[in-house]
Amino acid sequence: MSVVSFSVSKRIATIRMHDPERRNALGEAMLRELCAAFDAIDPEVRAVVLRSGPEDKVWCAGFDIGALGPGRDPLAQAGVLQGLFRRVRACHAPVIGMLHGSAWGGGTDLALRCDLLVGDETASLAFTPARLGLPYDADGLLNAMLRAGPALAMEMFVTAEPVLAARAMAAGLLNRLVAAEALEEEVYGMAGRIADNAPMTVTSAKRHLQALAAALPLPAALQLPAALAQSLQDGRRAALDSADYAEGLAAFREKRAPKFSGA
Ligand code: YXS
Repeated sequence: MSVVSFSVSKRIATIRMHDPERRNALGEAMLRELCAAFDAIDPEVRAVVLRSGPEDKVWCAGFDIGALGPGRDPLAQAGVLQGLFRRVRACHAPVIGMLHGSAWGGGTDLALRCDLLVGDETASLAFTPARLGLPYDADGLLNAMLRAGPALAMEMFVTAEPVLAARAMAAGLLNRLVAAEALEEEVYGMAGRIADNAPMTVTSAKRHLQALAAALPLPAALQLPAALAQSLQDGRRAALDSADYAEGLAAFREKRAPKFSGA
């Protein structure tokens, strides 16, 4: 059963996640089909809308927890999750995340990889690795910090609490916040205006702004000296090998609150 639909109309591509049973979790099929949809975008397309279904309460529940396991790193650079994030970034056309419902973990990371994010009052964004005992990766942490700012990114990762729509808008995580019944018109109106603009200029602006954001004059401390980078990586490895990670996964499977020991 296909979990992603892909269509193009008036030079606007729509990529729709459709696995309500699994809350659009990024399992193998979802990731494979999302990557294939981005690979199918031809040069004629001027804007892309990444969305869920109007009846979905959850935009994307994040990486498939069932595929996680002690010692395995779902965020490894060569991983398929990173492959999806790279496709969103590499797309020549701006990608608009149409956020109806909640995003969790890798689903929030996916939303924050979109060039633009338009949500309604049901939208929320949460980074939940701390609920699973899983250490997030530097690339995802940096992207979240660039989008949310250091203070809100810190809060999201250490509390694992959702940022609700109004606060997401005030923090600049959303470009626009509209009523649920107006979301479709707002998103496709924006996509249409982008599609009517000069495509080479639009692509040049996307590429340039991405490069500038990635090269932001980060505080010296963030130009990580080798020893610091190594110690951070050692910390990730220790967490990936920890009993707490196994406990976080077991708690989710058993639908109970996790009890972390710190080991
Ligand atoms: O129990 P059944 O078989 O009906 O399946 C349930 C859930 O297990 C399943 N499901 C998931 N399966 C795999 N991976 C997921 N991420 C996932 N999320 C949900 O979908 C069925 C319905 O879920 P249920 O009953 O909980 O629905 P709900 O409407 O009450 O609650 C929806 C959520 C999204 C609030 C809840 O399902 C939830 O908290 N899901 C986990 C969200 C999360 O922590 N995602 C992070 C995944 S790990 C990840 O993305 C990164 C690697 S990291 O951890 O680093 O961020």
